[in-house]
Amino acid sequence: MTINDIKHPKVKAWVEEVAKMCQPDDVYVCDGSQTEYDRLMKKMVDSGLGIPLKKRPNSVLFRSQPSDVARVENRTYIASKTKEAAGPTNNWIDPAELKKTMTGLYAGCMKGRTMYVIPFSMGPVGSDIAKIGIELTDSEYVVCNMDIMTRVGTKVLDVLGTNGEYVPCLHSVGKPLAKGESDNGQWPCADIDNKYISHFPEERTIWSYGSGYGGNALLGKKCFALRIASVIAKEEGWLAEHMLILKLTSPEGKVKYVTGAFPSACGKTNLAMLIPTIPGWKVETVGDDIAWMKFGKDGRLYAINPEAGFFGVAPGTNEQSNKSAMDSIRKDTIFTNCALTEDGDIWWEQIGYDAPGPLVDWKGNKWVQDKANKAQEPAAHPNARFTAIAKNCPAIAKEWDDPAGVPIDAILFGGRRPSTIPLVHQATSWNHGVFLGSIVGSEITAAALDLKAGTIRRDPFAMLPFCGYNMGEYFQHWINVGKKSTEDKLPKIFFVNWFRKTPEGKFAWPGYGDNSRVLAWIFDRCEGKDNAVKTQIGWMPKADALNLTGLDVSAEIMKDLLSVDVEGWKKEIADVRANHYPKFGDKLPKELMAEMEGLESRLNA
Ligand code: OXD
Ligand code: MN
Repeated sequence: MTINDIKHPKVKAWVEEVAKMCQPDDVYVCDGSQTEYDRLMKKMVDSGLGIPLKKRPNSVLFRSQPSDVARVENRTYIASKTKEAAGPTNNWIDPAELKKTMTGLYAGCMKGRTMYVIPFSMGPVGSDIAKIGIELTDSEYVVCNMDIMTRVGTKVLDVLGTNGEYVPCLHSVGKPLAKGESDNGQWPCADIDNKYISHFPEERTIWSYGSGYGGNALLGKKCFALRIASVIAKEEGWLAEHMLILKLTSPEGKVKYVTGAFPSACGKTNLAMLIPTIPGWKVETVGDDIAWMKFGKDGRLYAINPEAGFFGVAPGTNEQSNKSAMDSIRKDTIFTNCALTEDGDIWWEQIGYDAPGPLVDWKGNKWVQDKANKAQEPAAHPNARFTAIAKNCPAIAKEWDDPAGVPIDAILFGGRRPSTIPLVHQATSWNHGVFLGSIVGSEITAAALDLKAGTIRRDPFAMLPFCGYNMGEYFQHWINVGKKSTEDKLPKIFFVNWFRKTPEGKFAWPGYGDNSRVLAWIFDRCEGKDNAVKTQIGWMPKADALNLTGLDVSAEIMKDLLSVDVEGWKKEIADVRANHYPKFGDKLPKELMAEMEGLESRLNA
């Protein structure tokens, strides 16, 4: 389609204005069809950017530049009118100044390329909870990924009509081409100092420049569905969260819906697709990364997954950790920064089998596995990804694209915590749960380029890199949401930790499918079963309330996992009091201070 197919005068004017600034060779409006996807994919294969995989139908491997392999948090900006509105956890630049800098970068930046107009819907097209965005991009890789991750095309333009609301999202890889020049198989992007992932919350606008990778470039995901949507959600009284959504069915056929906020690379995708080890239970996937939750007329929170695909971390994914993900990526998948086998398949660390011969690693070099060399560089980048169609997932719940969403019974918070936080405990009230969300922390892994692996950082609600406004006000928003309904209708809130380590440094809990044991206890809590004891930190499983049949964990370790580490918690609170809460100044809700002090006095009693 061409620009003349856009019937929305404001969108058309914006597209024309951007084209004038970025000077692409031509402008193309995406219809979201398979033919279009195939054509763009072929273009990338022909230019040497994409490598078709003989072993996986309709699947292609890409290798990015080593400087463009993950989200860049220190180049991500919330450019609200005031610094205070962005708050203490976001990078802020004055919006006028940022626009000036970026307008300079955008001038002529699409020369030699096509500018694609991607009309997309976050959430089922036309759903009351869904929102529309339009991404302008000069990257075919982005178009194809957006095709999988969102609902794209003509049907979205139809819903938008002539005056519908949308979030304008502008993206460029920041690598214009001179006449006759081509990418020549090189992933196009700008230098790190010229990358900008910018959000203008008052205008509900996104400008991204210089990166072609994941959350920096697929603007429907982190930029829109979390940063901008969190601002909209606060204004409109709902929640836009970094959460998976799963459907849990008991052996009796009863269903509960659970959301879970875990920092990046804590296994959200694995939990959303878990295969229970306890008989009769079933987990199905509604979403693996983002949940939009709104109150229904009945006072319950209903969640939709605004996405339509999975942008999952590849290394560590295998038949044991996530069989459903492995099944989802057998075909129709985009792989990025995975290693390539000689017979045209992908490979990555912990895929479940040794490299089947010499590989080409994610940098394009020959790589031969040397198991004796513990310092060998990985063949796949630790943040290598698969982009897979949600519908190809065998564990997808039939309700996953229900426009009405699914009613949420329980909310989980968690992170990678080698000590202190027990396997599971339950908040005694909504505000106590908000407190637990506010102190979430995790050991750093590889999802963001600019963080130091191995240390623990506080990541409230797993939203630290994704909240589009002042985090103190965000806490307040959660408290306020709790006042809109009653405790019996609000989801119950749980804190889980699959990552406790033994003094020898081994994982104490097997995790993965065995997490179903914890989910079953949570299910019973939601049913009102008398299966918990009240401790200083909240409700914890009564002795024998957790189904441990067939589990190979010693009684001593189980005791550690399920008891209150009073000294550890005292340190935790001391850290929250000294280093975490003071960041929010007078924006910290008094309710959270009260929760913290209540916990402190219970621990000291
Ligand atoms: C992601 C992330 O890619 O959270 O989902 O970093
Ligand atoms: Mn995420």
